[in-house]
Amino acid sequence: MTFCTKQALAKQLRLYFVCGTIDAFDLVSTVETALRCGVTCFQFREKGKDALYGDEKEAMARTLQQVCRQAEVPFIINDDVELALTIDADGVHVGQDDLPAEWVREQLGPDKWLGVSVHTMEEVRAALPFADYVGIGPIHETKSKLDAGHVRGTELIRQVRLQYPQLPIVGIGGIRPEHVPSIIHDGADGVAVISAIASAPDVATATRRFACL
Ligand code: 3NM
Repeated sequence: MTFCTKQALAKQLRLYFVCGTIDAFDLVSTVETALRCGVTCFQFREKGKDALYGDEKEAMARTLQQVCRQAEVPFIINDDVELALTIDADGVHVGQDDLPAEWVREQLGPDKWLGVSVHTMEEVRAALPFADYVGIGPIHETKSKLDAGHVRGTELIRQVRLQYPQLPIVGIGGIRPEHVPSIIHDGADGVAVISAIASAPDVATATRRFACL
């Protein structure tokens, strides 16, 4: 997916669903349902001790990519540039402990999306030359990422928005539907969510609660 402006990208980040096999009871059907109910971007984040590897991971990625293509929603892969290039995913997302953003950008070329998780203004500045968007968190307490660090609220989102009015920003970490209005108000273009959608007893209803905000 070659996309156009920062503005268009920011819009596409409005409801960013992030998920891997350990996060959902049935990953493919969870993603299908979430896409049908209003998710605007999807990230395949396959981490943890029972994560898929190799051919199995690639097969799952291809299935999810197809589901995203049908829904015309960008398909982003977490921290696996080789897989993203092999299957021609729409982009890659990396954290600070993952592959360096500069190297990832070199591998991806200019047309694929690169998202970088940041926790300080310094990390934002370092990511800026290479990133299409930044993820800022954890906004609230999260059980989905054990090393997410301390809860930060939206302070960094506010600072980044002031200094970089055009930079697409997504908030992440423990986000429930009732948190969304203040996160957007403080400057984020969207929210990234794992458990509030993936672990919901009713994925469709949970997604719609986010999507209607
Ligand atoms: N990154 P949930 S928090 C993947 O702060 C991830 O950078 C974070 O999952 C960060 O919506 C997080 O279940 C987990 O809290 C988000």
